[in-house]
Parts: sequence; structure tokens; C-alpha cells
Amino acid sequence: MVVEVLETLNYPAYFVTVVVISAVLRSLRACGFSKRVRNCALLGFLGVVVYLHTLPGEPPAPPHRNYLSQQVVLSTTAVDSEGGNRTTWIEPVSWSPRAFIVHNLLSDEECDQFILAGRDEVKPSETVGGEMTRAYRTSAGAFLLRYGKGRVLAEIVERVALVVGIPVFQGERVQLLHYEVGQYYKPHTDYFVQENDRAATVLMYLSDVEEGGDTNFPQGRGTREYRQRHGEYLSQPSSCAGLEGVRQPVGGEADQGGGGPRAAKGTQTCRVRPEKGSALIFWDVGPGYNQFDMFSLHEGCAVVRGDKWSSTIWIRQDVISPWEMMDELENAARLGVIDP
Ligand SMILES: O=C(O)CCC(=O)C(=O)O
Repeated sequence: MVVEVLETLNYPAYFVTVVVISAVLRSLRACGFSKRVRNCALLGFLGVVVYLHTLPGEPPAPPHRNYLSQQVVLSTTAVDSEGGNRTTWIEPVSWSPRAFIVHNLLSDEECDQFILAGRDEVKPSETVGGEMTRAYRTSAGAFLLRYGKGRVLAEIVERVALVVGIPVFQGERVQLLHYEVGQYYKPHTDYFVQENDRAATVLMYLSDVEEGGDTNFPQGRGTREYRQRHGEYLSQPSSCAGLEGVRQPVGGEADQGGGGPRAAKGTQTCRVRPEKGSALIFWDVGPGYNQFDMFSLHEGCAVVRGDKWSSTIWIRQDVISPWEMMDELENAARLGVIDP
């Protein structure tokens, strides 16, 4: 034990300890204390030194504050429509906002069926504020019942609930979105600052996009791993509006329809490329639910080539309406989507 303690001593401290102990012993002798008393004092000193070294010291410095290993594999057994293996894995995007991608959460087939289930209901989207703010969002969308569109959608909604750890009926109805070339959703946050507010956003990509259509967090900073892995892509110019696209006060440029995609910035380190079957999940609030996360500001960048199908589920802090939940479940049982 003493050897272990001596090994942990740094030598200047060891030297000082020896000098102090011998000085005290010499003073004791000068004061006429007996050898026995001096030996007891020596043992006492050594005991104190050993005890002090068993106390926890300074914690070691972690490699970096937001450390997380590269990826988390959930399953390698899911089989896609072509019979091949599909690996579902989680990729951290950022800790501010708290955002991650679940790759291959949906199979290609599920994405196609999802689009089929709602494409006839899709109409030009409205943001809160209606006509005045239409220039803010030029995509088209529809809200679908979670259990009203057959088993595939119900399974997806339940899968999302499990991944996020929040029950299905704390989620709003599923929004299906379609963006054509030039269409976008400018930077905004999803919370309203109201009771039972939105806590998390799940954005599922139902198609690949030839060019553009990224989701961007203009104030976010990708984790070191994310920036390294996607460095080449992130350094390319994008069609995102970025911070310049943030809503102006009423009467400002954006409210007058001065929208449209802005020039490329090329510096968005927290930009996510749509990938068919993947879900981008991020939190609109901090871990304690008591603070909105301003860094969750995000945008749907303009589609440059091809088109983009995606779906958003906004998750609230609590069940939205027990009545709606009972109606929907009754209806689903009638349709045979769930067992009564
Ligand atoms: O389509 C996107 O990438 C963003 C969609 C979005 O911001 C939303 O639905 O709140």
C-alpha cells in the first residue's frame, strides 16, 4: 500500500512531505519529547499521508465534452424489399440542438406505401399565420390519421414512438410533405411557447432528392464526427436560406413574400441530406423540458433537382386530446388496423 501511495506521489510533493515530517520530528526532540512520542507522531503523519492519497483527486479531463462513439447499430437483420439486409443505425448530428439521424428506419417499400396513402390529400402547406406567411413555406402537405391509413402507417408511427420513447398520442397527426423544384420551408422553430408545447420533431425522408432539399440548422454545429464524416458534402454550396432567411418582424421582408432561396453559404455544418427511409429526430426543448432550445431553428432548403417527399411528426409534452385518441382507435378497430 505504502509503495502504491509513493508511486502516485509526484516527486516535489514527496520531497516537501519528507522535509516537513523531519522538521516536525526535530522540533519535537528539541522540545524534549520522548522517542516513543516521536515514533507515534511519525506513524500518525504517515497515516494521514496514506489517508489523503485515498481521497478522490481531480477527475480526468474527458476527450471532449460531447463525446459519443461514431454510430449505434440497432439492427442488421431487417430485410429490404429486394431481400437484402438493411442496417438501422443512429448517427449523432449535433448536441446543440440535440439532433440525430436514424438511418433506414423505414424500408423503401414502406416509404412508397406511405406516400401512396396520402398523396391525394396533399395541398399547398400553410404555416401558422395563414396567407400572410405562405411565402415562408412553399411546399404542399396533408395531415394523416395515425391509425386511419392502414397497417403500414400505424407500424411506422409506433416505431417512431418507441425510438423517441414517447407514446403515439403525444404526437400530432402525421404530416406528409411534398416539395417540388424551388420549394422550401424557411428557418423557423417548431415550438409556440404555449401549454403542452412541441417537445421534439421527427422528420422522415420518404424519397431521395437529386439535389437540394437538405434540412439545415442555421445555428447548429454538427458534432466533430458528423463534420468529419460529411466534410466534403458540407463544404459544398447549398440552397439553404440560412440565418438570412430567418423571419423578420411583421412588415419585414419575409412577411411581404420576399422569400425564395438565398445564395449559397457553404458553411452550414449542421445540414442533413435527405436519404430515403431515414429519420432526422431533434428536440425543440432542453433535457428538462423547461427551456425551449433556440438552436433547434431549422429549415427545409429549396429543392434544386428532383422532388422531395418527407413526413413530420411533432411530439408534444403530453397527450393532445384523449377524445381524439379514443375516436381514432375506435375507427382503427372498425377498419381492422388494430385489434379491438
Ligand atoms: O422538410 C424539411 O426538411 C423541414 C421540414 C420542417 O421544418 C418541418 O416540418 O417543421
